[in-house]
Amino acid sequence: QISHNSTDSSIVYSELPDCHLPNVSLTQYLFEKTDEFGHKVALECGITGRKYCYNQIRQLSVRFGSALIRMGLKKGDVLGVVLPNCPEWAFVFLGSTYVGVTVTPANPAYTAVEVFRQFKAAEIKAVLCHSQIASMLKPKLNNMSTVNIFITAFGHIDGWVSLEDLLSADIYSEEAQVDLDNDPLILPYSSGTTGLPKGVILSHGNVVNNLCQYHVPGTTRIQAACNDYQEKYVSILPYFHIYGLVVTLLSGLWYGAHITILPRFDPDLFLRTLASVKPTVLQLVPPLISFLANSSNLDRKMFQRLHTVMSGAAPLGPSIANKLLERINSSSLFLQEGYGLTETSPISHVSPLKGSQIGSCGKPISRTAVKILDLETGASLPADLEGELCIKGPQVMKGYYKNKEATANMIDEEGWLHTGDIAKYDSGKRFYIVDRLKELIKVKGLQVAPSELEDLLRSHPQVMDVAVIGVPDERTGEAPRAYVVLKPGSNVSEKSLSNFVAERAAPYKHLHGGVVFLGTIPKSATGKILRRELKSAI
Ligand code: 4UV
Repeated sequence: QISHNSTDSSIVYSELPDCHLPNVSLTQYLFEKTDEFGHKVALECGITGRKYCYNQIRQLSVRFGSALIRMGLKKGDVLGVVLPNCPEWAFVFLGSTYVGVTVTPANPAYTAVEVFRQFKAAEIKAVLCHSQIASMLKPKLNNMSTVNIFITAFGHIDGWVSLEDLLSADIYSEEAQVDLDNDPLILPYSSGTTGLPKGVILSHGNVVNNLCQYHVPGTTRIQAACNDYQEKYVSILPYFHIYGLVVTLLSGLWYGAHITILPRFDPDLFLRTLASVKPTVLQLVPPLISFLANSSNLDRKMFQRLHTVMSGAAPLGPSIANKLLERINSSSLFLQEGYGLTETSPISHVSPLKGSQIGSCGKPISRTAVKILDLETGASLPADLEGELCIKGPQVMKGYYKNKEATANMIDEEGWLHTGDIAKYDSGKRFYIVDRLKELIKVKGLQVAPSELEDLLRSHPQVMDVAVIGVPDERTGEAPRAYVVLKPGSNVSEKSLSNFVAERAAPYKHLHGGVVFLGTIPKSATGKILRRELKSAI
């Protein structure tokens, strides 16, 4: 176990006190709190105004979980969820975890093929999706004989059970006895340092521990609800991604926040919601910070209660950070950066409350140890030198689902997770992410795996070889660009290759960084694409 009392000069330990690790399931950890907050509003739909109070959370979650068991699911089975953010997301997720069913969440913007790929790999036994995508998914799911429970939300469809019916049926199952260290709570997909997306096994213990680490006093300015105070969140980050799920939804529920939920980013709706809610806390990604910093429709009243804007999931450029601070111009606002990965449940670093530095992703949170390894020698480096960031702590994933090789490539024998990010720390032990060693592309804070787009483009009849990298993009942070070698005699256009991808991949994966034709793709002697060569030529 990592302790802030540990000493080893080549390792940076958290400066925060060691949190208590409670050895309880996620639902035990959260329901104890949600019961306490009683009649306070917990979750509100930012479009319809549909609201749920804290004292409904346990009941509705237990109903949902119990319904899964009654329909034949067992502890250890996997439920595939494709649902835009909505209050009911919480009941689906907490209800499943209550009965030991693992959720694998997919992006509702995915094509049917993309959803099917994830659900097949995760070996789901049941699916829950929005009624509008049910008919698109059904033909694909019919190819998976293991799936025999189909649940749809927000609309009735023949042959599907409705989520609304499940939440109103008063049935009860006992909580599952879970092995906190080993039983998977959630199976999000991440490409890690290389290759195609893989299922990240996060146990109950991983997520509960990460929440406890994040909730150590002195880590954030967020306060637990009491008689005369309640944090107000406008929740815009998607719950299928670990940042929105853990940092906004689960942590927000633990703090008793009033969480107003938006299902998608729509500029007018977002600004209108900020004006009506006047949030105290916002968790955002850099493109949303940039949107706010550049928006001409900001009203100072929107921000009059705002004490924290959290930024994470991609690098926050100092110029955008300063621009936002200038626009909001409030001495009580703290722009706090967070850093982590799906593979670390996700939080490993946040800016310290005192002595934070714009451009730094912060310091290790409680019980987290970090080191920077020289890219060539693997030696642990002192302050100011750049190398690969490695993390150790109770939030580090169990491993990738049925992929021992990828797990061993990421977590070494001593339990250090090699992030694939290049970083350094300063004399104040603040960390800076300076580059990415891994091939991952981040578009609006979401992962795009180059291998996935390369596989797709390679399936085009006129493409001989291809490499995809991320190029800087003002609006989205990065955008995928394809370098393509055509087969001799081919005359396909850039536009037509872009369309080929656009017809087969979710919108954020489209080739907004362009298509460039090359004679050959630069490769190493072992056939690995030399992405750095392509990047340095941008
Ligand atoms: O796996 P993933 O998609 O995970 C995330 C996690 C975001 C978090 C985590 C903890 C927080 O407190 C928070 O505010 C946000 O996005 O992608 C992991 C990769 O995203 C990049 C980095 O390359 C990771 O390996 N990344 C995440 N946070 C930052 C970042 C950051 N602050 N600065 C630069 N890159």
